[in-house]
Formats: sequence, structure tokens, C-alpha cells
Amino acid sequence: MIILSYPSEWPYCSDEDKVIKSQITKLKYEVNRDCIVAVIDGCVKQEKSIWKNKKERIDGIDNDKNGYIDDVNGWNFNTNTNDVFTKQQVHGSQIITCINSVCTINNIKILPLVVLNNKNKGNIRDIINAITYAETQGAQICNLSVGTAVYDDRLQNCIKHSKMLFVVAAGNFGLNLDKKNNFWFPVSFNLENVISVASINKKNELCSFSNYGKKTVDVAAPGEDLKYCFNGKTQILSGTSFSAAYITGIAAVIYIVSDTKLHSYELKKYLLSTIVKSDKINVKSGGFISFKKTLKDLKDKK
Ligand SMILES: [Ca+2]
Ligand SMILES: [Ca+2]
Repeated sequence: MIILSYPSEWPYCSDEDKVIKSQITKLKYEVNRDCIVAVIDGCVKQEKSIWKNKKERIDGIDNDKNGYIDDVNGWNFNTNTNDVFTKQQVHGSQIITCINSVCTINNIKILPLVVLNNKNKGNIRDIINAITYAETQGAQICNLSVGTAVYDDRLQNCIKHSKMLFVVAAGNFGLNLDKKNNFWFPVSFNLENVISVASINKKNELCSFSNYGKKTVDVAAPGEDLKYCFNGKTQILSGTSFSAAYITGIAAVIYIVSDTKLHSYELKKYLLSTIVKSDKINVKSGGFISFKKTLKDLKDKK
């Protein structure tokens, strides 16, 4: 059993919920299964929610014979080592903080797969290897807040044939991805097991930096001036990366509490069925996903 609470439509940091405690609504849900969320990004902060490889230990030997030595918490494809952690405040850490802001519960584990170096650059081959690794470990959801303007058929096929739901950032170039020659992958692959996420501001309008598209981008989510706590300090984040991470958190919660085990396309369909419509948001579903509404809809259906 978990109790989920929400103070508003907007994600919030732990400092803020003290202020608006009176408005918090709490709902109880049965937890029916576990979920592994792969985060393909940069290094992350060591946190309780990090996945552990039960078949591996630190001894210089590849105990589970998966080709990766001592991969106890995931893998760093960029350095080809088991070192996935950092103490710095970097993109990867911010992503998992956003995912955890929706819900931290033992049933949801985050599998860090590092493909970005400290300048936030990486390559497609590492992303493909990271997806394959996540599949092998049984991850159900994959957060991809990284992207590329370069088409790669190997990446497309790898995502297409995966069982995971990919929650991907729409990109921060203010581009209409429906237009010819405007591409941002994996968004522009237009695949059934990919949900692409644009950013909205507090007025529920599309952020000026956010990519969008009636035919190409699925949905929007909060992505501007997000307040999150890191080591007791509040940090303000903006970008479609964080909108995607927020949806990843919601998707994981739906996956663990739903009555039946949802396939990636069913999970996507469910997420899109609970949107808040707004004519100001130029995306396929014509609206944004709100944790509050998604949770309430889930309760009403039971
Ligand atoms: Ca291994
Ligand atoms: Ca080992």
C-alpha cells in the first residue's frame, strides 16, 4: 500500500509542501508489482532508489556473465566502467530527483545507465548498448532526456523492438517538429512505445524553448521554473528533460498500482487518456499530463 499526495498540478520540492499542506489531497493505492526505471543520461547522485544488481558483487569478476564486470548499480557506457555516481549537481542527478519527486517507494528502482560525459555529450552506440542492458535487466520504463538531430536506423530499430515504454524529451529548440527537416530523435521516430513530452509553464502554455508538433509530439508536462531540493538547497530547473522525467515518475506509479500488468503501449494509452486539454498546447494529444488528474482518474476507475 502506498499513499500518494499532491498539493497542486505542479511538481514541487519538499520545502514547498510545508507551505501548502492544507491543500494536500491523499489517496491510497495497493501496490501490485515492482518497476525498474532505466535512466539513460549522465552520472547520478547515490540515492536509496538506485537499482541493485543482486547477481553481481565487487570482486573484479563478471559474476552474472552479462559482459560487464562489477555492474552492481548499472553501467557507465561512456567510461566503460561501473562508476555511475557523482557528487556534483549534474543533468543525470536532476533527472532522478524529478522522477523521485513523484513518488519514492521501494517498489520503484532507478537503473542508471550513463551515456553522457561531463560536457553532456555522448554517442548513439552507447545509447543502443544502454537500451539493450536495460532490457536484459527487465526494466519496464526508460527515461531518455537525451536526443540527437541525426537519424540512426539502428537506434530506431532498437527502440521499436524493445518492450519498454520510452519517455523522451521533446527537445529545447522551440521547433515545430511537424515541419519538414525539423528532426529530433527519438521523438521523430514516431513509435508506438515512445511518449514524447513538451514543456509547459505555470499558465499551462507551451514554453518558448520547447519543441512541439501536432503530429509528432505526444503530450506536454510542467517544465519551467520547477523547484527541487538538492542537499537541502532549492534549485530551479527548466527544460523538456524534466518534463519527461516527471512523466516517467507518473508512468512508474501507474505501472506498480494498476490492476493488470500494462504493456508499454497500454501504459502510454493510459497516460494519454488522462490529459488536461488546452488549446494553447500544440501537441498530438492537445494537452498536458497532471499527476493530480492522473491519480484521481486511476482512483475513479477502481
Ligand atoms: Ca556483470
Ligand atoms: Ca563482480
